[in-house]
Amino acid sequence: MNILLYVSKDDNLVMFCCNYKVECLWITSLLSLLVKYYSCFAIMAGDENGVPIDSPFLRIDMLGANSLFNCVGGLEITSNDRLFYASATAISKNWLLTAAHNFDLDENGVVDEQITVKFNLPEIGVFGTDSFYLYPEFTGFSGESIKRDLALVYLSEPLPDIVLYPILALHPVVGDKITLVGFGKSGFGNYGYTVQANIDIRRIGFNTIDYFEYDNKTGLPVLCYYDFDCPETVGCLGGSLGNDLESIIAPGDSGGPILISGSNEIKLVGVSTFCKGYGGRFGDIGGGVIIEPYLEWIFETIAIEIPEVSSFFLMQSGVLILLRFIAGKQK
Ligand SMILES: [Ca+2]
Repeated sequence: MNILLYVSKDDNLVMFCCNYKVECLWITSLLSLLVKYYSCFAIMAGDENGVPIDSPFLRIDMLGANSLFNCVGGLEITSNDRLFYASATAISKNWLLTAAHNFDLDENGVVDEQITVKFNLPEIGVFGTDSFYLYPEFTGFSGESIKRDLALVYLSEPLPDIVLYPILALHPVVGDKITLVGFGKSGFGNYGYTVQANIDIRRIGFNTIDYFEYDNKTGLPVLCYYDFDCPETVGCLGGSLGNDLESIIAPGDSGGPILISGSNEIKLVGVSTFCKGYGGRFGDIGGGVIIEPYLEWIFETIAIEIPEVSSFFLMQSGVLILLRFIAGKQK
């Protein structure tokens, strides 16, 4: 067992990276901490014995390079000789959108000094990263700052033409069916994580937006929340979408997209950044940052010429930047 547990200064937020087995969750006083927020993520399956049948394997996106979600890739992050996994969405040939905490493992609101990040698109390729831009008001995974947990990453080489990019503008509402995509841990909703994160394995799940937290500045929804409902609630108001559909993120899904998907296009409405509960079980709450209030920052940043402006932008933002955490991990 090897558990890395990070607790923020105000003790309100807990994030963890791990390579432990699910039973470990029950042997220490960590349980009391796990009911609080933690940054994480993986796409969970439903009840192991539920109907329709479901499993972490059945949640895998088997279409690889031909997937409608081929813009969603896994992040392999090395910081201080430790390896972490997270997720990200390519929004153009040169840019990724993800969670800021993925790059701020020491939680000081700034990108870690010794960090390397690779972006893996299954069956398409592995791409290096050049520079990181944390949302300027992100100061760490805590308090109001979790509403600013966004980062843009500039790739060291353009992505190939086969990649399909999401539409960025949309105003989500309560009741919207959302698609969750990530490379994190997985498992069963009736007992939690059983499968490690893997940046070669993309999983897909669904849920319904239950409520929002709003941005004081713009009045727009800035955080969305959804609950992981058990299959017995299918057909009930606010209940499960179905045992083989309903899901929640898990460690390693941090930075992955919250989408509204159609038959031939996907609309990006948010970025998965947090969940709270008991380790991927029914009843847990997941959520993320809604991008609508940040579209201006996104478009301004990706319009920056690289590398000339990158250093200027970093200085102007006070520096910041960066990252925060991740999820699956190991090594
Ligand atoms: Ca739900």
